Amino acid sequence: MMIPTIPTPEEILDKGFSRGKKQADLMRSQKIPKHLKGKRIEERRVVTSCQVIKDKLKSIIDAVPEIESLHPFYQDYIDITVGVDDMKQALGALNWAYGIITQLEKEYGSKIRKNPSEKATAIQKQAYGRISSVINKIRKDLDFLDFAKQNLRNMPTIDFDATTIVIAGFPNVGKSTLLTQLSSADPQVANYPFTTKGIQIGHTEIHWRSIQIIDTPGLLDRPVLEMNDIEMNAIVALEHLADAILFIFDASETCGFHLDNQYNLSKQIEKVFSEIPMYYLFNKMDLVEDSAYLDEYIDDKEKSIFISAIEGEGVEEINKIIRSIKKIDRTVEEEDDEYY
Ligand SMILES: Nc1nc2c(ncn2[C@@H]2O[C@H](COP(=O)(O)OP(=O)(O)OP(=O)(O)O)[C@@H](O)[C@H]2O)c(=O)[nH]1
Ligand SMILES: [Mg+2]
Repeated sequence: MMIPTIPTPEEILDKGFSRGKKQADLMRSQKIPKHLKGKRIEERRVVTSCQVIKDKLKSIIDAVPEIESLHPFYQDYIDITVGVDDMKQALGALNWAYGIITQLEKEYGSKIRKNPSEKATAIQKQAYGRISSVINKIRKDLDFLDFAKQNLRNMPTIDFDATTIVIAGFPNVGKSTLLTQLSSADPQVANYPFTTKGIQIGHTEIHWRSIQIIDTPGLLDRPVLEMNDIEMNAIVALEHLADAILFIFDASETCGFHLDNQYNLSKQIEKVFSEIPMYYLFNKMDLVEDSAYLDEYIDDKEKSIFISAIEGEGVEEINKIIRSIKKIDRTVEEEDDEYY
């Protein structure tokens, strides 16, 4: 998301007022009847300042895309990352300031014209006071947009036409390791939970079809309502993007989480996203000597595979699954979403 550089109120006012001064100074050498000259100069100063400030506000307003027009995934992503309501409020405040400055421009331009030249400077000062107070009122909104710019800088670029596979599971089970095996992506891998904090995307092509593989932050087996913002990134990717889910178990439990909990999470996801085909990948099998204890966690043998992401064991079979995945048409479903 391209949010332009956001100026501070001081920067906006400086720019406006210095351009106003420049334009006013240019008029001093012009031949204007003495009784009109002071008025003309100050009118030019106020109008120029207002216009420069308005241009600045408008360039920000226009550069930020309308949130409602974005794909539902991006809307949710922005909401989780910075808050859609706060974003709308900040943009609304900039619009408000734009409107008030337009009024002040007219009001003070005409006031200067109607009064004698001796009063022009005093009226101009009054105008500058009001302009400053309007721009200072949107300080927190400018601050917020700057915060949004920083935080949305890494917003993932999604290919909405590609078939999309989402890797999900508990923290530390090997999701990012698997992504490196399935695509050219190079996500961070580490031996602690919640290494992955956002969405990582890898791309690959199978039989000339673009495939997008999304690595998500680890999830715990708790209700969606209790999930934190990092976990919510995984949920929105599942909700809006997944044509299939690769659910990773750490069969060795060296991730620090019991298989019972991992199994619970798999069941929850299965229930919430029942229309999305799901595959169960039991990872870190290189650490497992006897796999008999895994039987109780396997409900669908056809859809369960033993793998070792670190050794590339099982990648062939996963690619075979990926080849068979069909794109889910979400257009209908997402229109429905609006009603609740
Ligand atoms: N022995 C073994 N270790 C693995 C395997 N796959 C991943 N690991 C290790 O498990 C740890 C976690 O791997 P990641 O790929 O970062 O796991 P993740 O699921 O992405 O973790 P989060 O992003 O924190 O949720 C790392 O130390 C990996 O090297 C595997 O097949 N076998
Ligand atoms: Mg990871």
